[in-house]
Amino acid sequence: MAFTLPPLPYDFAALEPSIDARTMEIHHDKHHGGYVKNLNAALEKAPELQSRSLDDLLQHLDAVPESIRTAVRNNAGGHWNHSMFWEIMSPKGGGEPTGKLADAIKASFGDFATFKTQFADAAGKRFGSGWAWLVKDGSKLTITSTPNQDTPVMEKKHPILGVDVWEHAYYLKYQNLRPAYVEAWWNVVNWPEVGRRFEA
Ligand code: MN3
Repeated sequence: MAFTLPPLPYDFAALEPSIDARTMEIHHDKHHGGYVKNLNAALEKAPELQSRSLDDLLQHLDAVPESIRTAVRNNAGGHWNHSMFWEIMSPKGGGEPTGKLADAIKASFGDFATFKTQFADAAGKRFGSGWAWLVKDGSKLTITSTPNQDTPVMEKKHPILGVDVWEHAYYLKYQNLRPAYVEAWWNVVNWPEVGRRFEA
């Protein structure tokens, strides 16, 4: 069963003005679409892996033949990361988390403002292309970042929020100003969905 590109859960323009429509269109259709296409192409060379879930592939890269391991790592990672990314954003996003997630953020970072500062710092300091993550670690939360399309899922961890800091995620509107993109991105974070992932 081949992997498929999930439809964007809102219009390309829905996250304007924080994220522009053209960026969303290219990002979803071309970049994420490309990861799915390239993942399926790689797995054609290892039919025995085609029935595996995305999480399973990423958690057991050692089981992937060496000739396609890098392709699977990059493209399965890209597929996983972007599938979550679209869902943890919303045109009705922004504000602050509530409930158990809010409590966990307070317990782990002191307060929401400190969490935001530390998360934005991780996003800003990620050299080159990659992601910053909020990871659920038992009842605790930690901030981390990964290069390229690597994902905490590879280490059997549970990311519940991630920001894509590849230039393709922001360059059309923000050019080199990654911090301005991350600042605007907070306005579209879908906290109820992040909370659902925290409690899952
Ligand atoms: Mn991307």
